[in-house]
Amino acid sequence: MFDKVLIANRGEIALRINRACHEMGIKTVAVHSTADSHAMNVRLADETVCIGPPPARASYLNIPAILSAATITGADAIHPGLGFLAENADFAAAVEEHGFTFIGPSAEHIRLMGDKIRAKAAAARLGIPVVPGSAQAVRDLADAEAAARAIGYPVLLKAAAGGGGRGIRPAADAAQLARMLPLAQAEAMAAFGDDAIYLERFLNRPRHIEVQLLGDGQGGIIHLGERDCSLQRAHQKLLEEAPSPALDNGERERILALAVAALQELGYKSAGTIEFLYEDGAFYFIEMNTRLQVEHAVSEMISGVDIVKEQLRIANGLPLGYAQADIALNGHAIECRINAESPEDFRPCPGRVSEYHAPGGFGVRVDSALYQGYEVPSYYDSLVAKLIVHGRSREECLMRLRRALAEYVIGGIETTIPLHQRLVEDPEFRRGAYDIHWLERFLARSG
Ligand code: MV4
Repeated sequence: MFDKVLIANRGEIALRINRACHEMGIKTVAVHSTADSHAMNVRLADETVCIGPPPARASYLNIPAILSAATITGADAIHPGLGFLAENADFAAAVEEHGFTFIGPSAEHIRLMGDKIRAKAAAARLGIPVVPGSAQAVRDLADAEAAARAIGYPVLLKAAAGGGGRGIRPAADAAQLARMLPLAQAEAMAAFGDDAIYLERFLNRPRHIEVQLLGDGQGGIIHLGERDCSLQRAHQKLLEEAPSPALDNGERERILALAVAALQELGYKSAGTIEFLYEDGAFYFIEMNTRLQVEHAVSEMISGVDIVKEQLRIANGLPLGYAQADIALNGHAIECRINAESPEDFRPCPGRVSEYHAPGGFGVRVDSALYQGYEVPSYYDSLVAKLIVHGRSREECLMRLRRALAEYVIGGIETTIPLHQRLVEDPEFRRGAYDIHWLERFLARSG
């Protein structure tokens, strides 16, 4: 196994990876910006290297600084965490070229899935249903109009280099398409340096369901069930659960088997997620994420598999420690994302944590780098804690979630805890009756 791993990230996910390394007897290197000198993941790492000033461009995205830190500390491997450089194929390739192991998929698979048009074509070729749409980027307005007529309005314009909600625009008819196409192309060029746009049929009220997968690059692929991630606002997930309350076992087995077969064919290595929209009993592939995700913990809670430990084993050349038959998916798990934000208008609320008490007890997990006296910096994502609860049933899980939220004390800053408390009391949420637009309506009526 690796002797030393450098963790190229910050906050709760850096701490999560630090924990897995230490449980495997691996020493850790925390790299950090000057804003994060006092962070808990930095305190708990075996070695630390300051890699630059607070802006991510100058530190957590600074590839030469990270590779230099790996060289001077003698690290064997680099875990990118999530966000930042986790889906940067050039970074993955550079890590390997410098003689370190990249703890993640191959640079080729990252590149393939980063191009949403190629990813969709690959998914279709691998037997996964995709949203009806243009098979390629549209060349000009005439091409886009022809594609939209074939698909049927309304359509969505999506950037090939986008993903996660960035660079998406709807068009209800040909007039809107004519107005939107140049805007979408200019926006995609400005944001991603690539103006390729493709079209898809606009699904009205889907749910967002994603399958958690692990591959060892040696023929072994397992799934850890699906997650329902439909509760989002402005493309920021608020709460995730596993299994999805929308699926029966037949539908579940069908999509899980398709996802496993596809990644087997691809020869995929490391953790990955296939994202689907689900509407009227049908699944439609939208994207594949080639990284560990924030919400991986709900899949860990129902499967008992430590996804980060498996990533470390796989990157070290070991086969998966599990066959599918070894994994029993048990009970129900829910994750609440706790952000340092106003629960009313979601404005960021950085500052000093004056009081801190995390919930505990049976079936409760808190992944957070917070502590009393910590100063939440203003430079980064506002996620400061994940509260994950597990129960034998969804009902038990909801009761436990209500109990754990009531125990959680985070003083001195505003957080989204009060919003989660309102959510767990809502009858529609408790019934599992929600789609990707439900949270916006809930906020409008309960705010
Ligand atoms: C869609 C869609 C409806 N129809 N594609 C937004 C994030 C990106 N990953 C895909 N997204 C969507 N793609 C078609 N053909 C609606 C969304 C969408 C969405 C998807 C998942 C979760 C929340 C969402 C919120 C708004 C729109």
